[in-house]
Amino acid sequence: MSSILSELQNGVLILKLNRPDLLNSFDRPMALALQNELDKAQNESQIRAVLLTGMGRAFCAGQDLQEAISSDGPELHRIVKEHYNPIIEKIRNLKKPVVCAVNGVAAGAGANIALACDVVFAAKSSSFIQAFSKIGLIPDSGGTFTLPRLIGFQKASALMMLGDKVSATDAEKMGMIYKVEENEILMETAIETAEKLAKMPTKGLWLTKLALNLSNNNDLTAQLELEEKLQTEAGQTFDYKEGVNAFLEKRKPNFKGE
Ligand code: T3D
Repeated sequence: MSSILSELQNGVLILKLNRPDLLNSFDRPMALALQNELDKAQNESQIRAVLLTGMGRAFCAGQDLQEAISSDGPELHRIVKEHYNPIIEKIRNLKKPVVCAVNGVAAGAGANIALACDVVFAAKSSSFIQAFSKIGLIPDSGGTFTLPRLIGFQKASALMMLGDKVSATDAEKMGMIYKVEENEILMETAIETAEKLAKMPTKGLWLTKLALNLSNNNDLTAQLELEEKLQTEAGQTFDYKEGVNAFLEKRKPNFKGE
């Protein structure tokens, strides 16, 4: 059985982390398999959105610590460079929206992979743990970049040092995630949202994601110039014309992501 389950449904590539006995912790094959799936999502035009979730009771417990200490496993610098860095880059540079359904605990790299996604739902019973400090490591998978931008420097600093378990409800309150959902409706809501995004003008959504990505390093003037450039590009898409025409003709638009 593959460590990533993959299924295309109504334009959405549904990816499920599948090592439930080890709380979906990442070993090298699972990290590389997830990278392959993200490449597939980038390259195949019928895939218009991605949904990431976990099998079993956890979303992901981060790095498989057995693999990390095993003498024949990859060294720590390779784990970061070849496993987690590419996963985060591929999520942030994927030209399609990525929805995450956090179905249980998200710890270490598992938490930061979830937080790199574009729209994050979490089950009420789930939680987020910056577990790295408890084993003498620093937060990776973009955590030191993403978390302070989501919740502010002080809260990020404290959570990273203390390794507190943050409930999904608190995560929503502090702006770490988009929404908390009752456990029973998490998947339904996440699939509905991913399918809705897949039918939207996904080229425009990508340009929005790009503008957000680049806003991290720009001042206001540079960001205004970027918006001008990306808006011009959005205005040249099929979907822009279709959206305006559909509005004027009082009909439902049929977007193609082009
Ligand atoms: O080299 C490097 O490490 C660099 C990479 C760094 C990236 C990282 O992600 S570092 C952070 C690694 N993750 C952790 O430190 C989290 C470790 N796990 C936990 O703290 C707890 O398991 C949880 C808080 C996530 C959940 O607790 P609980 O009580 O619900 O479950 P449990 O009983 O601890 O775990 C269930 C099983 O999963 C258990 O196995 P067993 O006893 O049933 O055979 C446990 O050992 C296994 N498991 C959980 N997390 C991991 C794991 N096995 C390997 N690696 C794990 N990360």
